[in-house]
Amino acid sequence: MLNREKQIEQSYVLAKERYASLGVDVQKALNIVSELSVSLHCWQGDDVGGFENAGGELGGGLAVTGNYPGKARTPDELRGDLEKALSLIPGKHCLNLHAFYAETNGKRVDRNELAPEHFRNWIDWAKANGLGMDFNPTFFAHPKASDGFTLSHRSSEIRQFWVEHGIACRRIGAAMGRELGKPCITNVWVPDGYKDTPVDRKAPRERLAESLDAIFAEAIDPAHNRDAVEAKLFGIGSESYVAGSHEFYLGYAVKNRKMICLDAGHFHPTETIADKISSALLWLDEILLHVSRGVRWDSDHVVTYTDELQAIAQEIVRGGYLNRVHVGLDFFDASINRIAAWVIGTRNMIKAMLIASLEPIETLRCVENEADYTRRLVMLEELKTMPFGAVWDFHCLKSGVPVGETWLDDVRRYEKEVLFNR
Ligand code: RNT
Ligand code: ZN
Repeated sequence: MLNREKQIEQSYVLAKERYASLGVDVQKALNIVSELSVSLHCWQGDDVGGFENAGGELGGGLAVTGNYPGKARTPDELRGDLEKALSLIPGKHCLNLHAFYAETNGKRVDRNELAPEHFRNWIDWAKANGLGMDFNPTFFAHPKASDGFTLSHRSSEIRQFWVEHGIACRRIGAAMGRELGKPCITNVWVPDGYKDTPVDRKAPRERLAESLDAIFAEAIDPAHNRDAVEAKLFGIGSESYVAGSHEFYLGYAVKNRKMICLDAGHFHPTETIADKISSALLWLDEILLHVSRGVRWDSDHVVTYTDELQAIAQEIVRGGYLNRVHVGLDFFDASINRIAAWVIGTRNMIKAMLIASLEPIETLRCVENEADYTRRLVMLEELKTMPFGAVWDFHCLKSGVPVGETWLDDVRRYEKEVLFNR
């Protein structure tokens, strides 16, 4: 082991010299990535199940496939699994919780009646683990969402129910932010849309805007809660029309000073959210990302080290947006070990941020401004084989988490001792 550590350090020293020859300060990159806080979505651990035990369908066009054993069945199991995942990921992060993970002591509490007390255990746990929290109202997996409409429903009663849920969730978010000393981002995503071509595209959008206004009417200290709205192009069951489209929400966010949440799976397959960051941030103070991986559709595959992931990280770093872009993850795969899914996706996100921080960006910018596109391409291509792996390994070592694929041994042990006994 000691020998291995020595090797990692030696490789790091060589890599550092190589980067220094390009004018890149590796220590600075390591500092950037040490400060990065990724919002880990709780719902990878239980296939977007939640703990209401209502026995209802997931709905909302969300689909989780796979039957890998060991899914978390209780809040304690989910927290235990998250702790295991977090122990294998470098850095200090956030927990992103959905409202239907409330703990109501066996009492049936409907979504519009949820209050901070139903998240007591989550908040205490986050505090004990040094985590911030983000939050999401849950506008799916509920009888009042079963026809695919919530905040834009044509029934004012159903709309009102969901508006109340949204209001309750912002208060819960504020409680989380207040107690944890870090603003909670409460992100609104609704599934509302039509399977087939509607004749009226306008009315649901008008109703959605009105409902959102009602949800956001209460002023809440941004030191405690900040709001985000998440757009989508289409979903299963809403293939032809989604009320909360990108144009809808970008306009709403700009007008009402909300964050827009860009989910990597929510656009046309050739469109990437990387290109949207610098545009959105011209008009908005902050944005939220749901880093995901769509395979042919919004399939929410585990985040891997793709070109798109690299482009997202590059945009954040190159644009100097580290304080204005909040990075959350959104994927759910039940066909592999769920803890491994978290670890793979989160480590990839952090790794992408590290590698993006290792670019000689000033030089690249100069080359581009001299219109030397040949050199720009040469440099970008050569950067692809720089020894960033050595820097990443060193970062893991110094952060006290396993280097390379050795973290899987840990997950396998946990699987044998805990997951397979469920
Ligand atoms: C759905 C959205 C949304 C959900 C989570 C569970 O398409 O991406 O963010 O995945 O709220
Ligand atoms: Zn999302």
